[in-house]
Amino acid sequence: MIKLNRTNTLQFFNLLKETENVLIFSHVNPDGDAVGSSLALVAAFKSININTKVVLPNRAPENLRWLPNFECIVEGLSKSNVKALIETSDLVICVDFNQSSRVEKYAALLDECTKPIVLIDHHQNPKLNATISFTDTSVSSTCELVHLILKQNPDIIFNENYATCIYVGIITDTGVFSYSSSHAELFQTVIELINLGIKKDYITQQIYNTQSENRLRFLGYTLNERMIVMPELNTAYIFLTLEDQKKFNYQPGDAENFVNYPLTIKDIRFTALFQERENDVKISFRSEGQFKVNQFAEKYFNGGGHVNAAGGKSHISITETLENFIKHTKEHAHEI
Ligand SMILES: [Mn+2]
Repeated sequence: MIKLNRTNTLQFFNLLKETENVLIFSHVNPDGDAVGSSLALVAAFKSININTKVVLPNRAPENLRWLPNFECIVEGLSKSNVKALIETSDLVICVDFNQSSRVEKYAALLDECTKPIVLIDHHQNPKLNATISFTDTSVSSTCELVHLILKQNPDIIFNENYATCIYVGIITDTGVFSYSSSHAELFQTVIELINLGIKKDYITQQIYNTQSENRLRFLGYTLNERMIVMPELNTAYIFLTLEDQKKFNYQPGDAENFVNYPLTIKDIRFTALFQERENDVKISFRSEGQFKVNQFAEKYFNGGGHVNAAGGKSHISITETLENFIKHTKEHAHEI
């Protein structure tokens, strides 16, 4: 059962009454939940005459750019421009992350921010210093949490634009109801979204069936040439070199879902994706069942996240990173 802190909710709504301009932050490499929760707040706040802008550290992927009110987002703005935006805002809201490092170049702006900060998030171990915090790891997504909070505000008028954004965050953070979605309340939320007029099948099409031919061929290449299966460890991993990415004209988000594919192999319960970048190696981890990939990511790869979905980084070569990964996976084999 999801429990909201009533005092927090009332404090937040009181704050909104004195607010004209809101600035929303979400995390680097924004996903459906980051963009969805930001734009759902934009749509809801329009109905109570609050101007809202959304700051993202870098560009959102193509399959999210059709979302209603997308024009309220500014991507990759300079630090000084974002600083100016904070100064003209009454309230800052952080969604779908809980430590300032997740907004990269804007981290110091949040750490030093003198405006009230409201945090809405569903990750573990919040480290962000907020005036009001809504953090709950039992919800599917930040979008679900946003809806549970906002629906208690009698002044807000909800519409299809709002509901579309909430739905996008829910489906992208649950793999269309495959995981993190076993609580009945979530489906109550979905009923409410459908009653607000969302075009459920159209949304799924826009999110999942709009990729380029090139991206699909990149996936084919990756699975064929760059996936290593270690059945004795119930583990599989994928690695992508800079050269691979160049060959397929890699665009941000192109490898977004790749890490999930090896999990579809029978008896594979732990997967990782290693993506070489100019200055580091970006790593994603997924697991099925009890193996806590957030702890694995935190302990060995400067990362963290959820029990079954986490990320990390490595600052040594991709070859050495893979060697370390195999070594540590062997050490944890009994847990997988
Ligand atoms: Mn999320």
